[in-house]
Amino acid sequence: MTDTTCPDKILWSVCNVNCGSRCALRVHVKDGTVVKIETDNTGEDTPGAHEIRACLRGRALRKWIYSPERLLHPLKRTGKRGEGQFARISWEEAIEQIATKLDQVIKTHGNEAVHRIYGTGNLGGVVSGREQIDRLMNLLGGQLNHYNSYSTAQITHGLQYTYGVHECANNLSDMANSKLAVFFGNNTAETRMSGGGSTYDLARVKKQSNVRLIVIDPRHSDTAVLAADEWIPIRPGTDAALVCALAHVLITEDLVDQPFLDRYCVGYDVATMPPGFLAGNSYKEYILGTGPDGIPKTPQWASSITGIPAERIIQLAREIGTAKPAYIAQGWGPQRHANGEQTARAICMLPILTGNVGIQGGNSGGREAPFGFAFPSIPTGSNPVSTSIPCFLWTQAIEDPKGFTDITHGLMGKQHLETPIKFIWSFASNTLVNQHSDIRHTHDILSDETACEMIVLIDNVMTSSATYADIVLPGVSVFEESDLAYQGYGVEMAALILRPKAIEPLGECRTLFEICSDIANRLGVGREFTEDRTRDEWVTYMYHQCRQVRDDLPKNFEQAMQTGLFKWKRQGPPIVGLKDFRENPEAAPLKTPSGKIEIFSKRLWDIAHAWQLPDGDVISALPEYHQTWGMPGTPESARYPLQLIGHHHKQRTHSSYGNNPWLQEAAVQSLWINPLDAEARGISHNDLVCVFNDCGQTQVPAKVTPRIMPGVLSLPQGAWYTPDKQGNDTNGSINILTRQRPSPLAKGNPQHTNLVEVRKVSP
Ligand SMILES: Nc1nc2c(c(=O)[nH]1)N[C@H]1C(S)=C(S)[C@@H](COP(=O)(O)OP(=O)(O)OC[C@H]3O[C@@H](n4cnc5c(=O)[nH]c(N)nc54)[C@H](O)[C@@H]3O)O[C@H]1N2
Ligand SMILES: Nc1nc2c(c(=O)[nH]1)N[C@H]1C(S)=C(S)[C@@H](COP(=O)(O)OP(=O)(O)OC[C@H]3O[C@@H](n4cnc5c(=O)[nH]c(N)nc54)[C@H](O)[C@@H]3O)O[C@H]1N2
Ligand SMILES: [Mo]
Repeated sequence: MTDTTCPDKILWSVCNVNCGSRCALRVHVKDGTVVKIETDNTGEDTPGAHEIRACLRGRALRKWIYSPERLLHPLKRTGKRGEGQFARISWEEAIEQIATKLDQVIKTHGNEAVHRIYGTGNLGGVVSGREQIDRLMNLLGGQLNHYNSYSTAQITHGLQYTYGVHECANNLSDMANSKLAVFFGNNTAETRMSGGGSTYDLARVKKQSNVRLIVIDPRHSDTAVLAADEWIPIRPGTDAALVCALAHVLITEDLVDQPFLDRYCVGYDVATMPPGFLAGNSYKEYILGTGPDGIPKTPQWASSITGIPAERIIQLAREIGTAKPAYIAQGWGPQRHANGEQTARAICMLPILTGNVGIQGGNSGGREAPFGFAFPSIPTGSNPVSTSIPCFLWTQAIEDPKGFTDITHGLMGKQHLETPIKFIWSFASNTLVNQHSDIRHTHDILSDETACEMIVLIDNVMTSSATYADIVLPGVSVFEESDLAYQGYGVEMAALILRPKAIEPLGECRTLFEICSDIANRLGVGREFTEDRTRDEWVTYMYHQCRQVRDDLPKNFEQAMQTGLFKWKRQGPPIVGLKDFRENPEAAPLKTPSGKIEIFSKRLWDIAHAWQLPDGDVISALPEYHQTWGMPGTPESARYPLQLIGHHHKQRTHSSYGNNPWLQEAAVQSLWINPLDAEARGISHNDLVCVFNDCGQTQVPAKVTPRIMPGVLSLPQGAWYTPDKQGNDTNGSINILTRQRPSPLAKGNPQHTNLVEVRKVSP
């Protein structure tokens, strides 16, 4: 065994996957091998100066970079897509095949036939990330763009119509100035569990202030465990109904801030409706039932939809209406649904109705504001192609390009897609299969090798997505290349970490810079790509670009490398979103067409009338509640009565690290099920169960727990798809059960909207 006690060197590094944090690591290297990983040991227990402490995932990185699944050589597919049969090839052969096919696809179908799909496994780096593929493609005439993210499509779109921007929140520290905080599925403790971020600050705020916190979530999340005074369980996808009923109480009990609504908002009541809209279309009329649907949105009405007792809804409304100020926030779980845009906008109605927007101790209703500096990454140049698809609809763009239009699929830059995607780049992404919805359907689409003709994938490990690639390239891990890394989610702290190469690349692994340079050379744009800089020279060059953002960084790059970790404390009082607007709405109008908060959005009214939507999809000018597919009460629910969400799990970052045995043991993959639902099906704790619907099925042990409400299941997203012969999953991978039907407005991933049934697997 290697003696790990006396390392040859200890170097700074980071965890670069997409949990949103970017934790500092201290990597112990002996004889060219990483023998131990520690975390930040600089700092004190003060906001903005604390240690950027890595969680178990970062500290267990050794088990991942040295895992049996690690890719060490370029591979070429020999079996069918998905079968996982590959032959080793040389780098020369790999580069030649990629360059030849790329050239041919561009010449035959145009640059719009090439697409780098969404992928977030390598973030925060300056010279190691996906930007290099974009830089290469831009030099070659461009590629099909995408917009949105799998993270925030619905909330980003929704809030843009309400506030004109989507990031307009107060920061978490400001919660200390609030009397009451209400979190809708805002799970800091699991999704921002480490680093410069929110869990530390949430715990601190709770300890140092008297703010009362209510968490509204189908699950008793770790945030509820850590900091909540009360947990209110809610049926997934029904938050907008709850908000409507809260609004009903606020309005009927005269708890709304009428002067705020009159001065800052459009469409609360008839007096502020846009010109041309007759009585009946305002928010107040919708809530009171004097609008077109004629339904008063009473607590009794919402109770049967949300599963929350009417008395609790009334009491909550009174609490929200009288606590001044109140901090209302939502995470991104509530919006990753089929009706997510409506939910996101609806939740914002609570601070709007109570005048909590733009003030200290209040909040806009979005997730807490992040803090950090915008350090630059390697420049990508500009894309000559302007056509852009919603990132979730790449499968649609292969399957049915003819039906892919601006008014049906949110195509931007053109009215019709002119070519299917023929060439896919997949870098640090498992979104080709594991992270995308409806794996069996994706399988069918990718199995046709005449549709998308080439898939080039670059990863550290052999993933389910990699088994569908035609060429698989072994990328270096974070320890095998130098780079700069900037902070992830921060509350009171920004950071920059300079990480040297800790070990030599394993096997034949190469940096993305080398890969892209080789292809650029082969296609005649080599010098334009490198600008005659080596990779190391780019790192130094980018460091000096970063110095333009923070001129207190050392002038000397070598000296900065020695220090490794730089932290900056946020200065000034807590961030207040939309403060200028609140102080002077005429001088600092919002970016909405009216310059005000648009409770009623004329733009959405127009979209609702112009777009073609499938039956059951609703876009509405007001933030209304609409039941959608995949919910109780729909025909499908007769066969599949249980709602299934897939929360982001402590064990992994999505699928990243999902093969790490230490983490598998520390946070087990299991299906959360309430004792009532378990008992009705004869299921006991730890029983192996089968979760199924019309899309497919998976097997996983049951976690029987009152921490999830009856009628709802959660299967933590990201487990590695491990198919049996029929293509069904055997490892608790949720996307065997999710659908590719996008949300109506953003055309985002509705991956928390699912109906399923579950049964015990006989031993
Ligand atoms: N440990 C860990 N951390 C992560 C990640 C990870 O994979 N692992 N992923 C990172 C990334 S990329 C992202 S985008 C973020 C994701 O952050 P989020 O999208 O906020 O995370 P989720 O777990 O999907 O949802 C948050 C909470 O919302 C609840 N929820 C789900 N549906 C509903 C609903 O309809 N109503 C209400 N009120 N609550 C609901 C869930 O039970 C969960 O507790 O997390 C980041 N952080
Ligand atoms: N059902 C369901 N599905 C979801 C979600 C959900 O809530 N429910 N959440 C969605 C969200 S919010 C997101 S952001 C996406 C995330 O989906 P992805 O962006 O695909 O994220 P990961 O699954 O982490 O995959 C990242 C890949 O990068 C690889 N990788 C890690 N580090 C490196 C590196 O340094 N170099 C290279 N070359 N590769 C590296 C990892 O091995 C992994 O295969 O998933 C989405 N999918
Ligand atoms: Mo995400």
